[in-house]
Order: sequence, then C-alpha cells, then structure tokens
Amino acid sequence: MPRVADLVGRTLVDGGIDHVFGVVGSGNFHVTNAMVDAGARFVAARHEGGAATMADAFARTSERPAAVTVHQGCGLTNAMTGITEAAKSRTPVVVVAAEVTEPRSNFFVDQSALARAVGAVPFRVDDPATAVRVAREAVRTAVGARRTVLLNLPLAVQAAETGDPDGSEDFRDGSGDFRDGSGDFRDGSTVGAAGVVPSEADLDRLADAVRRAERPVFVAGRGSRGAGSAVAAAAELSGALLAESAVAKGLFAGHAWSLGVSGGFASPGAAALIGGADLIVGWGCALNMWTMRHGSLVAPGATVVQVDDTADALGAHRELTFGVLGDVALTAAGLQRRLEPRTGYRTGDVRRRLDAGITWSTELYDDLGGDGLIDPRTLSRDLDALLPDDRLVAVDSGNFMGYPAAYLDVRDHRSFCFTQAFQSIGLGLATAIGAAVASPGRLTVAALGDGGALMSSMELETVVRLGLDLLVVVYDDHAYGAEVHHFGPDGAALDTVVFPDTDIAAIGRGFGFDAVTVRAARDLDAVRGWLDAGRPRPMLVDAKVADQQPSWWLEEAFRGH
Ligand SMILES: Cc1ncc(C[n+]2csc(CCOP(=O)(O)OP(=O)(O)O)c2C)c(N)n1
Repeated sequence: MPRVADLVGRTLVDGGIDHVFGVVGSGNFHVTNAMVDAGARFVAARHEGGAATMADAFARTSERPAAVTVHQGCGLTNAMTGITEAAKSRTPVVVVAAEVTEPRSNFFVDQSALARAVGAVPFRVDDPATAVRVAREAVRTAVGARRTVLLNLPLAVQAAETGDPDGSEDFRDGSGDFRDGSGDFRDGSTVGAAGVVPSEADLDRLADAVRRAERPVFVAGRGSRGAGSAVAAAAELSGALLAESAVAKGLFAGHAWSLGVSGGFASPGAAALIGGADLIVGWGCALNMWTMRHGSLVAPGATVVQVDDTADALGAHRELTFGVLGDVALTAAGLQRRLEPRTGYRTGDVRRRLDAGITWSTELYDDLGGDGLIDPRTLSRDLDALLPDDRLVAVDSGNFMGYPAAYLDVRDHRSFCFTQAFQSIGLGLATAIGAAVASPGRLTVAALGDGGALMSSMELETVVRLGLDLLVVVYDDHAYGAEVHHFGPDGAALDTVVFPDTDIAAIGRGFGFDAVTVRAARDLDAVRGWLDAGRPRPMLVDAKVADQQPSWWLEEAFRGH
C-alpha cells in the first residue's frame, strides 16, 4: 500500500504542479521524490528563502502553480520571507512542509500560525484517509482563489499507509473543511471559472464616466495580467491612454498609446500625461502610493474608478469616485458594448508628444560617471541597447531598483518579474532563477544591489548548476545605498550601512560565472563579447556605480515609510 507522502506528492502533480523548488531534509524527502516520480521537475535551492521566491517567480512568469518543499520547522522559517512575498502577491504557490506536532521536538513551531501571520492559507493532512482530498483542496485553493497555501504534512501521517489511493471515499462536501484552524480565511475571494460578473448599473456608471471624460487614462495592474487585450480594446473605444503598474510592466509593450509604467518609475513625459488625466480607471490595480506617486499623479478633481474582482480591494488604497466589482476582462467587454468610439486623450498633440519620445532612453541627463565609477543610468541604458530584446528582467529592492525597472524594456508582462510586495531586499536573484527556469532559451537579467546580491549569493551556485541563461548585474555602491541616501543628508553616522568594497566579480567566478568589473561604459565590451560567444555560461557584471545622489524615485519612496 502507498504511503501518505507518496499519495500527496502524486496528487499535487496530478493537480497541475510540474515544478517544485526546495531544500530537502528527512521530513520532505519522500514527498519530494513522489513529486519527481509523478513527473515534476525538482529544483534544489541552496536556501529555503530562495526556493520560495523561485517558486513564486516561476508561477508568475509561467502562469502555472508551483510548489515549494521544505523540512519541518527550520526549513519553513527559512522560507518565510519568500512565502510572505508570494502571499501578498496572491501567487498560486503550494508550500509542502513536513511538520512535527510534538511541542518538545527541536523542530516544533506552530506552522499554521506562521502561515496565517503572513496571509498564507494553512492546510494539514492529519488523516491518511483524507490525504488526497486535502492535497487536492490545497492546489484548488492556490489556483482558484489565487492564494499561497501551506500544506502541513505531519511526519507520522506521512509514513502511514493508506487504503484510499484515489481519495474516492465520500468526505462531507469537500468545501474547505480541511483548512487548518479557525476557518477565518473564508474571505469571499474565491473566483469562479467565469470570473466575477459586474453589475449592469456599475457598467453604465463606468460608461458614463468615460463619455464625460476628455482625458481618460487606464492604468492596468496585476489583476489585468491575462486581460491586457480586453483593457486595450476598451481603451481604444474610450480614447484612453494606457499605463501599467510596476508589477504589470510590459502588459502594453509596443502599443501605440502606451505610456509604460505609472508611478515612481514613470518617465517625466508619461507622468505629465497621467497627471493631466481627468479620468483614471485602475483595472485590477490598487492605484496605491507607488503607482500614483502618493496621489501626485491624480489631478485635483479627476474622477477615479477602480475595477477589481475582490470587494475588499476597492478603495483600499485610494479614495474612489466609485468602484466596479467585477472581473477585469468581463468589465472591459461590458464597457466596450456601451461605447461609441471617442477621441478622448488620443489627440494629435498627444500623438506628437509620444512620437517625440517619452521613454527613459530619450531622457537627457548629466552623466555622473568618472573616477572608476559608472553612472547607473548609463549602465542601464547601454545594457538595454546591448542585450537581446527577448529578455526577462528581475529586479531586487534598493536605491538602484528604478534604473533597471525604467531602462530595461521587456516585450510583455510575463517578461518582468517584480517581487516587491514585501519590499524585501535579497529576493532578486531567486526571482530571476524562477523566471529563467520557466523560460528556457531566453536571457534572464537579474538586477541587484550589492546588498541584495550578497544576501542571496548562495544561489549563484544554483544558477551555474542549472546552466541557466542568466546575466547578473550588480549595481555596486558597496553600501546599503537606500539608507545612505535616506540618512546621509541629515549628517547621520553611516558606519552601519557602508561596507568595504567587495570584488563581487571574483565571487561570481568562484561559482563558475563569466564575470567582469565595470567602471566605465567601455567595460561593457566584455558583455558584448559574451553575447557574441553565445552566452556559454552565466555572466556576472559587478558595476561600480556612481553614488553621489539618490535615484530620482527614492525620495518619493521615503514618503511611504
Ligand atoms: C530583508 C530586508 N532587510 C532590510 C531592508 C531595508 N533596506 C531597504 S533597501 C536596503 C539597502 C539595499 O542595498 P543594496 O542591495 O546594495 O541596494 P542599494 O540601496 O545600495 O541600491 C536595505 C537594507 C529590506 N528592505 N529588506
């Protein structure tokens, strides 16, 4: 008879999980092997924090659920930052965790409480007879309700044999009774296959607002991923300009009326046009302080509408004129049915402004490079020109993050992975690994600060071991630059946030990367050579960046603290 661990592993794979990232210990050894036996690919990370973020990024870029597998207790706590990021981003990830239930065990910790504390949904397999059902329900919740779930597997139950390999016996109604704890996750966020249908009254109201508007801008967020063409079609009839939140960067790539990213990373030209809007509609977009620059991109008196399929999300970050509860694609289609074509904001004048160039690459700046340091804008602009267009970009957190986010273009929203819901540094490299695993044959760029790079450097081994097509770019100011620029102007002592210069290129070489130290634009010739040679192995650029001034978006960001 099969063991529970085998059945659970097979059930997860049958449920649609084909990639599992993790660190294997005694408690998750069998369930991980069962997933591999059932056809899933296992990717060993060097730290559980990396594994969780790899799964998160894999799920975001492939638009398929992914799993993480961890040892009981300390394996799970190591993964918690990445799990928190995934949970806040509503990424469909199943964390498969071995569990001890005996409080005197060294490994004991209240794992379900950990999950609840960060917004993940805990499940527990506590009876062999229902193991398959619980595992199915965990995947169903992850995918159907867009939640990060924790599937606890107590060691004793895992080892038990079960007579119900199909999970076919009747078990009440199977509607969530397996969740561990008080059931307080019944938040109404489960979405049916067809999506939440907007009311006719809300659609009429939205159409009226569009008819009254002269300068509408549609800002698409995470909830528009997968519905970009529906939003673009509704914008066309509405005469609306298009913009994306940072997590949806690339959604309207190449669209003639797209402004690119709205918010802190918006180019000055894009920000001016968004700030001139008399109607802003957020489509699956929170219109939060980042996307709206603390409200400064919302003109006084502008009508503000938010479309979201989760009632709690409406108005959570910004005062709305009104909200529309509905699936983004269904709402966009409903709006289209009500409208005659309008010019709106798509005027000749705006056309000329867009044609003249409003992207970052057309912005002029005083180059601050010299004395062995490269201006981070020059580094980013030149890399954008040098690297193949068909790239994926993953960005860590820190002062530097605006440069790659602004300058490195991507062809679609699946090509930009921004794990910033928790604002943690150190997730960027694992993000890039997860995205690269999901996208074989394409170059993935991991843009990191030296702080984030050194916090996650153990995963450089994972990159080399997997033979990933990856370029790591470190914006190296040998400091926690965000803190230096935050506190430096006040004259504060900065010893706690400044470090000796580290030869990160040598670290890369030690792991088996090609590597170069970049101090001026001409040093990027080494990257050109690597590209010309066919990217034979992963490459690391340790760019010693000019650090006289904070990035343009950072002062903006400080206001959110
Ligand atoms: C896990 C975590 N620890 C600390 C912080 C606070 N923090 C925000 S930015 C930053 C500095 C990041 O330094 P680096 O990666 O070198 O990027 P830089 O700011 O220098 O561009 C720190 C420590 C954080 N956001 N996340």
